[in-house]
Amino acid sequence: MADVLIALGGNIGEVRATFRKAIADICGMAQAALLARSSDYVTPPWGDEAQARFVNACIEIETSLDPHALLFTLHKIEKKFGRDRARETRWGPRTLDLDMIAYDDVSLDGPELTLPHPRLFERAFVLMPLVEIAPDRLIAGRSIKTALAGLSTEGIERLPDLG
Ligand code: PH2
Ligand code: MG
Ligand code: MG
Repeated sequence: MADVLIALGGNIGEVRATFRKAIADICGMAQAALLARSSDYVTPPWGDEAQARFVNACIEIETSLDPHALLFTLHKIEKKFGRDRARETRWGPRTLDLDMIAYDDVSLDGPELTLPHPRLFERAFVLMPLVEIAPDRLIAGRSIKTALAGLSTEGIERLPDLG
């Protein structure tokens, strides 16, 4: 079984409801157990600033799928929730983005998947939810906590639990 960190993001539609359903799908379709789930955060848009704020969260799962099978499953779930890769722009608006952040300590650099996620350490919108569930996890030799300490978290707001 592999221990995997996944970042969730979106800024179109009822994103928090989408997250809830998508997490259930990840557990069902990826033969995965949910080990931890962060709070949801509202975050300023990164990359392309002229769009709505995002909601972001992170989860930790345990799965028996290999990285590529898991990626395939995550893409299928993105599509189910209205994601249309053919029409979207690079850093633009989306209903649901599911990014694999780390898969055990696997390093991969392929055309479809890079592990750990190559832009993780630039993104407070990923590290902030992640620090809640895996503060001491080492990724590429750095702890999440240390990585977050070097970034601005301005404009990021934790949302109260939905219950
Ligand atoms: N995702 C993007 C582009 N910009 N900004 C924030 N705050 N959160 C995201 O998840 C995000 C983004 C494209 O995947
Ligand atoms: Mg993605
Ligand atoms: Mg992304």
